[in-house]
Amino acid sequence: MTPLLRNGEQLEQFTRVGGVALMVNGRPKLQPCTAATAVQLAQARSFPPIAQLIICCKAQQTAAAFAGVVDLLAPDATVLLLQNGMGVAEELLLVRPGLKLFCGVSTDGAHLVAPFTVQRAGVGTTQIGLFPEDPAMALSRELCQRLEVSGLTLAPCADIRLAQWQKLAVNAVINPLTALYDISNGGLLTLTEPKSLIAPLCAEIAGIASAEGIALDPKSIEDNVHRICQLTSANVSSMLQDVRRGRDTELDYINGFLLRCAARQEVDAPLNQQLIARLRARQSPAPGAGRD
Ligand code: KPL
Repeated sequence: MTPLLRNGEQLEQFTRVGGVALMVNGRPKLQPCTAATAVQLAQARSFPPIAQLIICCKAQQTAAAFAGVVDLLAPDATVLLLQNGMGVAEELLLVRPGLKLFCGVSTDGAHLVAPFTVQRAGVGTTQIGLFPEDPAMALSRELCQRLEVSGLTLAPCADIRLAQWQKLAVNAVINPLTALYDISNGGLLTLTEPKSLIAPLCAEIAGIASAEGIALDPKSIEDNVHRICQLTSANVSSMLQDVRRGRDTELDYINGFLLRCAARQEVDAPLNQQLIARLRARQSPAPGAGRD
């Protein structure tokens, strides 16, 4: 396995750590390995074409990351996307039609405690399926077997698009609301204003999904939102973490994806529209900011 990093600065950091460390009983357990950047790989003529690629950066960074490695892929390469959000798979298939592309949907929880040092926060299941579907699940089952070494609980999935929609629906409620109100996941169930938005937002999301031919029950989305907020009540959602660090968020591939579906299907999506507008206004620097 060769981790492919974004740039030389990340590579230096990785080399200092010496690999990827997993926290076990409060101590980092190092899995030593050597990383590279895509540029280095392209220059190393002896490197064999990439047969298996896992892309686990944020949705908004994926197209650029893929562009950096697409020419290094073997003709029948397998690519697996592990990330929040939707719409990336379609983007990659436009770049490379016919790509053997898999997507993963995970309920596992983890966060970085230091550069390349991971703390597993919750043990869940990672569903993996060929995009957009794999009715016989032969290829998805085979990939799960190859990935057994990861130590994750893996499950092949016949309809990964449906699994992605189910996860997206929950993320499209929890992530923007926690980011907007600057609250932990549990705070969403106690603060009156964001709490009052949960049910109507779930109904709007189910309506957009239905227009796209995906059956999602608004009450089940709402129940899932409540369940996940309770289970992860002290967690800071990934979108709020990005906002607090001043980083670009996954908004375009969560609520933005829903808005693009709504526009295509000519369905109204006022709540998603408002959430996006309010978050963008919050993120964009005030006029004059940063100028002398
Ligand atoms: O996936 C998540 C995220 O933060 O991106 C949830 C489920 C909201 C947990 O925090």
